[in-house]
Amino acid sequence: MPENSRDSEILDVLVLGCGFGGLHGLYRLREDGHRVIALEAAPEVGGTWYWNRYPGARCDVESLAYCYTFSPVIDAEWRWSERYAARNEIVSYLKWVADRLDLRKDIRFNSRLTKAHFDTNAALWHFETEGGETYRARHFLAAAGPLSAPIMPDIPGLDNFRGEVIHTARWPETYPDFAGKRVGIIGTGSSGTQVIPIVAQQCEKLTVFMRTPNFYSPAHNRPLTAADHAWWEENREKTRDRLQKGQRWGGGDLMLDDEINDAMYKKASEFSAEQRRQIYEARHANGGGVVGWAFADAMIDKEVNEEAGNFLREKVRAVVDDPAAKDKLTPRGFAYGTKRVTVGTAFPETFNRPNVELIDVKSDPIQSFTERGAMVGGREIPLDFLIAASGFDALTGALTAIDVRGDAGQSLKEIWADGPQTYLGISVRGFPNMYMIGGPGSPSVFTNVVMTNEMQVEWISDLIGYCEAHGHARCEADADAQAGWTEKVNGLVKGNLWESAESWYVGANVPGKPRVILAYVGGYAAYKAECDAICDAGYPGFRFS
Ligand code: NA7
Repeated sequence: MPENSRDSEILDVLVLGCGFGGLHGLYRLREDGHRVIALEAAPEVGGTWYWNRYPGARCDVESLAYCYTFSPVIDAEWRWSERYAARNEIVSYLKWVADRLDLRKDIRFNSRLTKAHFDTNAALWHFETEGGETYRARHFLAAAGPLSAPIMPDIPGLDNFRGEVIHTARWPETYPDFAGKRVGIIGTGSSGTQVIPIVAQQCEKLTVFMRTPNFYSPAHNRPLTAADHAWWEENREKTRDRLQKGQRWGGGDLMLDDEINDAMYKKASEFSAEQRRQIYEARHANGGGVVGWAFADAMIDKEVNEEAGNFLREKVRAVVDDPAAKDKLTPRGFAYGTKRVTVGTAFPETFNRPNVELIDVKSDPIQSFTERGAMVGGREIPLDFLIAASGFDALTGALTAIDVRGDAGQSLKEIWADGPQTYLGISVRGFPNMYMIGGPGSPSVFTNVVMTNEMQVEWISDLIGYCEAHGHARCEADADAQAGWTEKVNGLVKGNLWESAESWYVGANVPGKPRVILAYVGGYAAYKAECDAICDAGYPGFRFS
């Protein structure tokens, strides 16, 4: 790495990324008295929300829960306008947080990190950005985002296509004019489910290329009323406590009746068929992606899982008119929950529109792209735009896209070639003083990401404080602890329905990516308890020197 660091000052911590995790990390570490700089590839804060500008982009966790809890000032001054916040509102929130907490002065925007190399002799991280800026820091907090490295579909001839190709996570700042145009969309995951109904209303003809129909439930989004805010004021602490202590997913069912909520801690067999139906109906009417997580054994007992799946299949079939489209949109061949459940507004109903065609690319694959459009079954489908809602290289992709090298120059990408190995999803052996927020092996995307990020930021800041207080120049995962944690993360999906997952949860969406569960499925509460116990015991599993 360059020895001509332009920033001659040695930072205490360099934070990578200014999404939810990075902004909080910058704030907390600075409050702790450290000299911190945050690097952000975008010209603005927001992380993955900055880039996902596509129409309809909206969080599928309720806004009241998908926000910071660490600051009473933020709690007191911010008011969400809708039950599920749109992308623009989330970015406005993070911009406001950056201003309110005076974070911008320590953020370097338009700074895409390309290299992070650990200098073993000096126990220092050296960083280099795409623009050639260099930095040095003792600690490296990587908040690169679990869903921030977009992937394009690998379809022959796509480069020849003369129309405009747009990935949902790289949506242009100037909104494309779809009026009178023929648009194709690849992908019916969370992003596709949100973008399809909107673009269908704006274009002349929409062709949706769907590979796998997902389980879907309506969001039932609505404006938050004065009464909602009053309820939140009164119930905020209690609700947060409930989300943290018990609930696995954290935030899709804030206002559900306690009775319905509590059923998720019991086995389905403790309820009659009629009661179960009522519970599913209540969850469906409430909206959001947690309809099928109604009982404790939803991911353990195949029959329970199947019942939840059938309920959602029935709901989708009920709103689609065309029998062929009904069949195509019916999820099959995988267990409920092993692929991310999609949440939207009028997604299946969109296929009742006369200007929307649904192509199941499993039975009718896109053979290739021509200059004019997509070839399917020998037919050319002319397109002016192709929207790729094709997802992300999840959990590992953002970090492995950077040349991260630890002790003795070993490459993170290479050592993770057979799957990520971490301790607590936070630390990696051989990469001293590097800590991940929302990293592989942590609960991350299997929880309310903001809630888990916050917990990790606090925990890592304490660990860095501990190193400083004890004069430790190096802190890294011990080999046995890392092996044990990795085994635990992998073990949690053995013998239950998680084991059958074939989705980005296990890297199945990226050709060549090893099939391992990428996040910890044990839930926030168990994870936090484990991290807290490790902190209380003086950080066993870490090696300090
Ligand atoms: P997802 O959930 O990974 O969805 C990607 C979609 O694109 C999914 O329907 C894929 O089908 C489809 N896809 C990907 N490549 C192809 C090709 N080559 N041909 C046809 N279809 C393809 O990404 P999202 O952006 O929707 O959501 C990611 C997460 O962000 C989401 O879960 C939220 O947590 C936020 P597949 O299902 O793989 O058959």
